[in-house]
Amino acid sequence: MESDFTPTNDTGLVLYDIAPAPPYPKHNAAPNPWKARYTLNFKGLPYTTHWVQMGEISAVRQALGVPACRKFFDGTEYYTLPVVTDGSTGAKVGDSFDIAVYLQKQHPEAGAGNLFPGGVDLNYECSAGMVGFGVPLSEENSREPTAVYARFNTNVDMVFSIHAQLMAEGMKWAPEREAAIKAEFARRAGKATWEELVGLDAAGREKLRASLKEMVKDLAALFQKETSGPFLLGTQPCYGDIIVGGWLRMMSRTLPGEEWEEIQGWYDGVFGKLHAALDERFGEVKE
Ligand SMILES: N[C@@H](CCC(=O)N[C@@H](CS)C(=O)NCC(=O)O)C(=O)O
Repeated sequence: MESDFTPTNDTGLVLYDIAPAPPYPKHNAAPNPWKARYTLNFKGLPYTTHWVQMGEISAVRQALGVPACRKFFDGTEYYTLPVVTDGSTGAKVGDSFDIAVYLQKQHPEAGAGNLFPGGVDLNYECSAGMVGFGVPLSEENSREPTAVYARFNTNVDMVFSIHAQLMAEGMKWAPEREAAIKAEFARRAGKATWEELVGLDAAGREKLRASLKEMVKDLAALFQKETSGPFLLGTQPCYGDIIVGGWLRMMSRTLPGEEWEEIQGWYDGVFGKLHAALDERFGEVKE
């Protein structure tokens, strides 16, 4: 496939995100690139966004020299975004969690401060043994002193990935690329067609929503501890909020309006309040 990628010569920070259907950035939904965007905005750092078409992520990542951080079930490399490059240091970081660790190290006091403060309860386990939507997650990383956040990231990713079928139909792609993208998602999951992969009737959606609601009950409880809210630590945001926020952003962009409304209202509205606060403070999409 023809690639519109040209390696950037920017000297500053560049966020590589997945190109959704135009007009950008109305439909950009991918949760891990959103975690990176929230992180950059949390730190108040200037950066530009480089939109990469699905189908060209492998080429772009390889051109940047950033190895894959996920694998498909068959063991082949799964090239993903985000990547953040930092022209001032030459660093190229290809995992949303690593991006947060990197930016915290480079800019410890910037913006809203420490991304990884201590004293936050991140004790949340996703007990389900399966992973949804076709491919395993990246291996959990266990870098100290952020291991507790890394573990939280893995558990949160797992619970929302299992329910990604709810979000899949709402992902919006450029019309000329849509068929190929859907066929690729189906192929990865071993399904004959996209419809077979995502097809859910109203009852199926309700059931899956009920499952998600049950599985995020303990997650919501962490946000209810500090009644000043909307963040885990009350008024002070941290990377734990961003981890959940990436998935809330995905749901806000992809779910039918009434389902998103419902989810925002679950458990005293903790998810709605968190999303609104992250959106207001760190939601800017910088081009
Ligand atoms: N562990 C990685 C996972 C990144 C990831 O899974 N990215 C997805 C979007 S959220 C992706 O690039 N998907 C491209 C594809 O499915 O082809 C991270 O946190 O950055």
